[in-house]
This record gives sequence, structure tokens and C-alpha cells, in this order.
Amino acid sequence: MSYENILFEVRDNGVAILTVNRPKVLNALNQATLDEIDRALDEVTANEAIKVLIVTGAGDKSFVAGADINEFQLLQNAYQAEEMGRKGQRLTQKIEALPKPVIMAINGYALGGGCELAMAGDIRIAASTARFGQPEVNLGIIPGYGGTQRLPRLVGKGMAKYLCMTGDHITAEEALRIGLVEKVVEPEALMDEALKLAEKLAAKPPIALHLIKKAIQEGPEMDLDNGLKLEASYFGISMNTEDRVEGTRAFLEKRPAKFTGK
Ligand code: CO8
Repeated sequence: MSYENILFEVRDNGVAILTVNRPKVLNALNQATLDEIDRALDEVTANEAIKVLIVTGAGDKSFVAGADINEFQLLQNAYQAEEMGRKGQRLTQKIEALPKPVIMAINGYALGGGCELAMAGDIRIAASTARFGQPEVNLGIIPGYGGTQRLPRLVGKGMAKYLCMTGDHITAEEALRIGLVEKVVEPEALMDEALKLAEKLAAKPPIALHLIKKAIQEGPEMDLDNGLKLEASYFGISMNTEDRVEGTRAFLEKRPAKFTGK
């Protein structure tokens, strides 16, 4: 499959790398880029050789500096804007529903739609030079790809309101402190670190990874009783896999497990 706005590489080790590739506009997301990411996600789901996806941005300055502001001129009315927002939101939900782990390797600005894209991933690793923010308020609008909803879920309502209302950028260290990213590394170590993590996850049992992702994604949106029931049902499914047989046997035989995804 060919792409113009992203690079999509599938490596032999089960890791795919999606790079948003519009460095002239700091990898801003236009509609065509959203469509291409959407298609690449379908490829990740369909290709059984891919175990883990890494998402990053081209160049060393920006992960994604938001939605492409040039395209805002195309919007004639609130209904069109709503639909444009829904399109980006559907993409973030597709990332959350992807049956494989998604690592966001945040190499620079993650602003507006870029911060929102990062938040849709499962694990975020940031370069120490990365900057985060929801600066939409400075354009007279509010976040539209999930920022007002995922940010409070990750960092709490107070900090989410602070970031969305001020539009301030924060450093990677501050993002780590508030729980917006899981790890900060030097910029030159970012891809190595993301690849190391991706390889570690690629060796884990895929069904268990998928069920962990689903349980943590879906459970906290329910009350605790229903969340626990959900966990129990996924636990039951994981117990009924060949990988559970292999994992427990390998433990007892004191050897590394070799998981097959069955
Ligand atoms: N869209 C389009 N072009 C952009 C964007 C963007 N989001 N960000 C940067 N660019 C372009 C600049 O216009 C500039 O182009 P040119 O070279 O032709 O002048 C080029 O990238 C380089 O940018 P700068 O010269 O500004 O670089 P600086 O280092 O001076 O500044 C910043 C870097 C701080 C990142 C600055 O570019 C900036 O503030 N960018 C905009 C950030 C922003 O406001 N993002 C939020 C956008 S709104 C959004 O994401 C809402 C999502 C939901 C939308 C729902 C759809 C309706």
C-alpha cells in the first residue's frame, strides 16, 4: 500500500513503525493524513506478523503540531466542523480498539490534535525535548479530537482544565510528573527505547496483551462491580488459550516461553 503523508514500515521482528511525515508543517494532521493513518491501522490489524505498532513524527522538532490549521478555512458551518472532529475522534478510538499495543514515541511538539493522538496510544515515551499542550483556546476553539475527555481521564480534571484553558505548553518532565507520559528519555535514545519496549511486548502472548488492553480501556468506564466482571470474563478467555498452556509449562520447566498467539 502506498502513502504520501505517512511512512509505514513493517520490520521482521513483529514491530511496525508509522511516522507522520509532513515535517514542513511540523506533521500537522490534514484530512488526507487522517485517512492514511486509518488505512495503516487496518494493515496493522490484518497483518498477523505485526505484533506492536510504534507511532512517531518525522524530523526532530515535532511529533504532531495539531490538526492542520489551513484546513479550518474549508469549514462552512458548525455541522461540518462537528463531523471533522468526529472523524479525528473515530481515528483515536480505532487506535484504542486496535487489538495490538500502540507505543507513542513523542519526538517533539505534541500539541492539540498531536497531544490527542498521543493520548490514544497505550504507552507514551517522550524525548526530553518534547512539548505538550492543548493550545486550541488560543485559536478561539476547544479541543476536538478527544482532549477534553482523555486528558482528565489521564491527569485529572483540574490539570486538564488548566492545560485546555491556558493553552500553555508543558515540558516532557512535567508531562511525566502529571501522568501524561510514562517515560522520558534523551532525544537520541527515543527510537531505541521505543523499539526495545516494542520487542519486549512482541514476545508476550498476543491474546493476553489484547485482553489487558481491552480490560483497562473498557473497565474504568464502568462501575467497579461491572469492571471486575469484565476482567473475570477476559481472565477466563486468557486461561483457555494455548499460550496459557505454554506459559505455565515454560515456567515449570524453567525455560523462556514461546508464545504463538493461539
Ligand atoms: N497546522 C498547520 N501548519 C502548522 C501547524 C498546524 N497545526 N503547526 C505548525 N505549522 C506550520 C507553520 O505554519 C509553519 O509553516 P510556514 O513555514 O509555511 O510558515 C511551519 O509549520 C513551522 O512552524 P513555525 O514557524 O510556527 O515553527 P515555530 O518553531 O516558530 O513554532 C509551534 C512551533 C509552537 C509548534 C507553532 O508552529 C505552533 O504554535 N503551531 C500551532 C500549534 C497549534 O495551535 N496546534 C493546535 C491546532 S488545532 C487542533 O489541533 C484541534 C484538533 C481538533 C480539530 C477538529 C477539527 C475541526
